Amino acid sequence: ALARWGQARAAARLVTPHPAPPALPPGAAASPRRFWGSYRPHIYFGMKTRSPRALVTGLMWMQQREAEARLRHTCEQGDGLSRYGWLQHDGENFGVQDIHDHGLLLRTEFVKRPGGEHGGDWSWRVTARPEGAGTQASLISLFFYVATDGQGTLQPHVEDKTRLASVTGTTEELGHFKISFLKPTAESGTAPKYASYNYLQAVSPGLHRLTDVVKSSLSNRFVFAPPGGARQRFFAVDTFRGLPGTAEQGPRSHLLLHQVTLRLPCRVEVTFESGSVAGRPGPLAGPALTEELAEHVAAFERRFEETFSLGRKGFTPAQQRFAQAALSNMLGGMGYFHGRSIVQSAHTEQPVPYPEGSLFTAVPSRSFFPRGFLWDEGFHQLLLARWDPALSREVIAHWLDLMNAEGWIPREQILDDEARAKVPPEFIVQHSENANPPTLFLALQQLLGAAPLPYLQRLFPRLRTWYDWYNTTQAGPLPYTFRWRGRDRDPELFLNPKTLTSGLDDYPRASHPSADERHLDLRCWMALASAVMGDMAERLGEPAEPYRHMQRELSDNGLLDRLHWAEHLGMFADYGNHSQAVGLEREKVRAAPGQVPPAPRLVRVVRKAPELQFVGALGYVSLFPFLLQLLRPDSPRLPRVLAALRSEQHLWTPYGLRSLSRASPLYMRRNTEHDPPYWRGPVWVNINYLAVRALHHYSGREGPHREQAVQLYRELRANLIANLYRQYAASGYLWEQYSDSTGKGQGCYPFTGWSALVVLVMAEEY
Ligand code: 6A9
Repeated sequence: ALARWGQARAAARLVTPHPAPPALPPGAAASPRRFWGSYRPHIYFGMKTRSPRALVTGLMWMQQREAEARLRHTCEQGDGLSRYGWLQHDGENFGVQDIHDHGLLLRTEFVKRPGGEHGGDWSWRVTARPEGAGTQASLISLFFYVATDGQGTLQPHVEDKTRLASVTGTTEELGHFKISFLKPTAESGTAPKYASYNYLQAVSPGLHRLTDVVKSSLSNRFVFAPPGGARQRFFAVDTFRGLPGTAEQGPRSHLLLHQVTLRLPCRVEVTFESGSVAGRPGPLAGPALTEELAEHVAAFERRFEETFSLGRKGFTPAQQRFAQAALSNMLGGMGYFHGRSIVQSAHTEQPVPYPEGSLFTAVPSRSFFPRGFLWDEGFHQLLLARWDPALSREVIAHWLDLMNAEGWIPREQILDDEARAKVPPEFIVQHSENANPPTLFLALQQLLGAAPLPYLQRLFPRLRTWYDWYNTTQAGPLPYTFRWRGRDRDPELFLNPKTLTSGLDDYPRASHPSADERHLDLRCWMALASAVMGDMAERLGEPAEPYRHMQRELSDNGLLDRLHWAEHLGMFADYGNHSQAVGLEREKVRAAPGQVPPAPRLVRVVRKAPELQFVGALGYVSLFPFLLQLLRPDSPRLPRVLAALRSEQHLWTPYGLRSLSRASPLYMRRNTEHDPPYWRGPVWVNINYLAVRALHHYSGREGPHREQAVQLYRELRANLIANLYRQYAASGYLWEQYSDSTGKGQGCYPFTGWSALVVLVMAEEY
């Protein structure tokens, strides 16, 4: 009975929020400055409020071609757009985005105008023009919508039977508001333009079904018939008849949608006016909007140069635009999510819902991973903290407020139905044994100096629990060692069981997971965490000695040597139960008599029994004592590390450092037949950023390897910048990772998470 009681208590703690007062002060999310924003990164263009049950607005479009009519809404790689993304975005008041969609160029712009008590006004401008040959004057539909998410009311105001001219409404936090869909004009914004209008009023079980609601309402019975012009049939929203199979769910969202159909080129503006703004000088549209946009562009460019000095450093205008786009896409990729993760621990039989929470965060990729990832976020904030430290502080506070009573923060934040709609079921549940690198400490290290004391005070109790959580749950077999929990369970099925928690997924570790493992990267992360905790405690007048003690032990170069230096391999390494002689082979399958044999699987064969030893896998993990600057500048290991880094047989490529040595037996090897190499060769920008930063550090320290560090710093920095710029110019995107043999972007796109750290490399901000 006692055991069962213990079990129940532990299960309860899994879903009990951390008891400290929230790191984010009450009401902060609803503060007017950042209440409205482009916080829907998974759609091409839209805005919402930072509210648990937000009002959302968005754009869909469709090129009305005879052969195919495709509705665009959520960012999908399958749409095959040649490029899209923010050219400029200041993270708060303004953004400009270009979307290139098969012969169509859409420019989407927004401007916010502060005022009143509920986030002020904003305006949109969408300009559409043909691009390339053979697309002149083709017919396009723009769909502007507004939808509620569980609260609020909307009233349509319809003119001439089919034109939704405006929507008025209220929500809890917005009070009264009015959204106006202005009449379209020619591209330059003056001459009115002929258009057909349709509108839709519908309900949806949630925001995740909005595309389906609109698609299911489309009919091509409509005819575009300009006076004296050619007639053309087109698709438009018709009557909404409900979504199949959703009747019993009840509507959570009310949708009002304005469709305008017209010939290219054209321009349409939308204004949002808050009821609490008094004495508005006039609508923020037409010439007034043009003027404010121009002011924002000029201010953005000034601030960008003041922050990153790329002009002063001699980058060309095209390179500067590239860097502006990289930063802008990280800012424009910020989202606000609200809901519950689905979690599980050793003490729960079934996955259970985590407490409800909100997350304001950047995302790795708008198309593929439009949600928060814990260790990605620490890297994101290295860039954002330079642009807007207050914004970064808010993001970090949001993340820490997702901590449970144990000190755990779920690694991947899949909070609402919109997020869940993008994730295969097997990846949804988050396990509370699982960590992820505590990179928020990287960002905090940078923010610490200028952060207001009350902010640090609110963070500290949570950080303390977080830090203790790593020390207790991820402890290694010996004092001052660490071990990632949650490696793949079924080692027979993988060439090398993965360690998703480390963030380096399939990077080779001990072939046979066991409690004897010591993981070098985690140990180095904890050295960093200890140092930042120590600094923070000192600033707050809290006892710092326990953190300083850990910091000393974890950065003691002698102890590091004893635990992780593999002399015969000539590198720092993990330690564990390991066999280097493993391979994947086709399973021999015997068919039952008279039956077709099942398809053979690849299974692992171990040709030499594993034994406790250092793990030979030269690559990013081996570099960690250097990456996190734990090696002393006069360390006798430093020249060995630098040699491996500079060797083309090992890690050096013209495009940056590859993740795993070319000489490593698992270099570019698949893990299973369905699982291609990921962190086994390609160039990843987050680790390259740390490498450039470390080289910069060692270039500035007296020591026998200083000159070499200076040289390597210049080369690696130049290689990274040149390749990312080249790939962006050629493909239109920043990518998740880059091929170590050709430099080509690969994996998902656009990926303006940590790949955008190239801006800091250009700026030499470390
Ligand atoms: C899969 C597929 C529509 C993998 O950038 C986020 C993470 C990193 O934290 C990690 O270090 N990425 C890296 O190894 C992407 C992980 C995506 C997992 C979800 C679902 C969705 O298909």
